[in-house]
Amino acid sequence: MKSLLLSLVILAATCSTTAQESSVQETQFKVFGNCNMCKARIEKAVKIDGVRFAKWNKSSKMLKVAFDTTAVTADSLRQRIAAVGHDTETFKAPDSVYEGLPGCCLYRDHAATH
Ligand SMILES: [Cu+2]
Repeated sequence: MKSLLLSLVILAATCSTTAQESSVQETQFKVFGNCNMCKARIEKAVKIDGVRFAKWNKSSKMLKVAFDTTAVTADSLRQRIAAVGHDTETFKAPDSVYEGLPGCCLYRDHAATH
């Protein structure tokens, strides 16, 4: 009886681990930015519960993320990034936040206006 209970516990633990693994999604999307300060800001914005991995590539502007789809959506991550001043292809950062970024981080039409 005790061993039956134990195997049920093990079975339950195995099942929940499997479910957790299959809910992790890996994706990448474009985030506009320039420098290592941008990188730190972008990665910090998405380091929340449910996000397993986040790395932004300065030259390709691609953010690679792995997250638990039961807790997080790709859109919610894009919204968080926009909220700290970085445009994505779906969400634009508010001008007031963008204008408060350090000069080296201003990625919108920077070359054209300066
Ligand atoms: Cu920057």
